[in-house]
Amino acid sequence: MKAAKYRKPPSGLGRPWAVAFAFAALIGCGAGDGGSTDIESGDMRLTVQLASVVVGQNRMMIEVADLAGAMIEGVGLAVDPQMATHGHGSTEVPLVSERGGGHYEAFPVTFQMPGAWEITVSATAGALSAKKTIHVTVR
Ligand SMILES: [Cu+2]
Repeated sequence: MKAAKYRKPPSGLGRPWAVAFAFAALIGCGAGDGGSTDIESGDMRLTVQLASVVVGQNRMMIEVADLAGAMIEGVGLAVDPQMATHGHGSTEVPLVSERGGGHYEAFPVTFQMPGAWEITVSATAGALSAKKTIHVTVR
């Protein structure tokens, strides 16, 4: 496989997505979860971690670094939770706060129902942009 590239999920549950979901489910069994690897692209490295993965409001920590590993401040971030299999998003738009040193926090990341969710984090900083989607199973 070549370098991972961000793609918009198809409306149907195609085979690549079935594999992705199976993989997410497999590694999603770990303690706490919320940090599954997934699809990433762009000129920055995004590290994302959910403090919880429950129905309702959750907090997400985001770290942004350049490709050499230097943390980046002042990044514009958008967090978009979607339930691809149901074709809907979240009932709330997460607000992103900057915590300094390249650390950010998004709240509330709201999952209004259990099941398979994907959260896309989009980042822009000057001419740089990046996108990362993680998959979680909300119970
Ligand atoms: Cu749903």
